[in-house]
Amino acid sequence: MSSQEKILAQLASSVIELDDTKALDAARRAVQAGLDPVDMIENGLAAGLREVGSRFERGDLFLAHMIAAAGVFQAALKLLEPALLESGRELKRSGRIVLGTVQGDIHDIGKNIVGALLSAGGFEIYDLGKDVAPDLFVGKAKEVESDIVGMSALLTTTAPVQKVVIDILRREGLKCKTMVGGAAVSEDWAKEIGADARGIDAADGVRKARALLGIST
Ligand code: B1M
Repeated sequence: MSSQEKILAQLASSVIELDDTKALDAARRAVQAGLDPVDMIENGLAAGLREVGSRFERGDLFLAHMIAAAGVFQAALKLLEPALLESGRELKRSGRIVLGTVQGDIHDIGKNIVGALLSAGGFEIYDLGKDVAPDLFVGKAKEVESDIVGMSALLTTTAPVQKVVIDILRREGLKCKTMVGGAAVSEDWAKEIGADARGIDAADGVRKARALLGIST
């Protein structure tokens, strides 16, 4: 196993084991070694968190575990974030994006990563946070004349709110593009609700946002 693979495995297992000392140690080593922060987040920390989610779903873990695992993730993310932002520092601002997790949904880890990467990718981000009501998305989109409205949803019960926002945007004649993402969002769902794009992960979100605005990579 290469040292990079070892750090990835350590990041993932630290989240599963709820071991923040191990997570911080692995994140520090990743930064010192100059490893790709996106890889560390997506294939290390997020892989661990997804495993925690699967165990929760099977009834092998309690909600308290999921909360603690999210805490470990976020602590390690803080160490990786400067490198993440640094990776796109030289880019010019390329568009405005209003971003948030939809109403009824408090999952914001993925949305925050997408926001950080979009920002690193040169976009101006207006992050409305989590549990965001449709009118807030629409109001902010009008106020800042956003190019894209991005919505994250992790629950099957909250994904329909994405459609509510898209419907209002279209009814009110706003020309901005829409992008959806999150564990509850499939390609079929994105098509069904008329979203202009679906981000599979944060890096894909940046690619899709660029494509929507015709920015060559
Ligand atoms: Co929740 N939770 N949770 N949870 N939680 C899930 C989503 C779940 C799949 C777990 C499971 O049962 N397997 C399940 C949903 C089932 C469903 O609806 N199908 C679930 C449930 C049931 C719940 C509660 C209802 C539990 C309860 O109370 N009984 C509750 C809901 C509360 C609410 O929102 N109203 C709840 C609560 C929580 C915590 C608070 C404990 C915590 C969230 C903490 C936080 O976010 N601050 C939590 C967590 C951590 C999870 C899991 C384990 C991990 C989510 C996560 O952060 N993943 C999750 C299991 C899973 O997803 N498999 C689960 C890592 C993150 C990097 O990935 O968010 O997918 P993700 O984001 C990715 C991509 O999706 C994409 O890029 C990101 C980076 O790669 N992406 C975008 C995301 N948004 C995008 C937007 C874009 C583009 C790309 O453009 C705009």
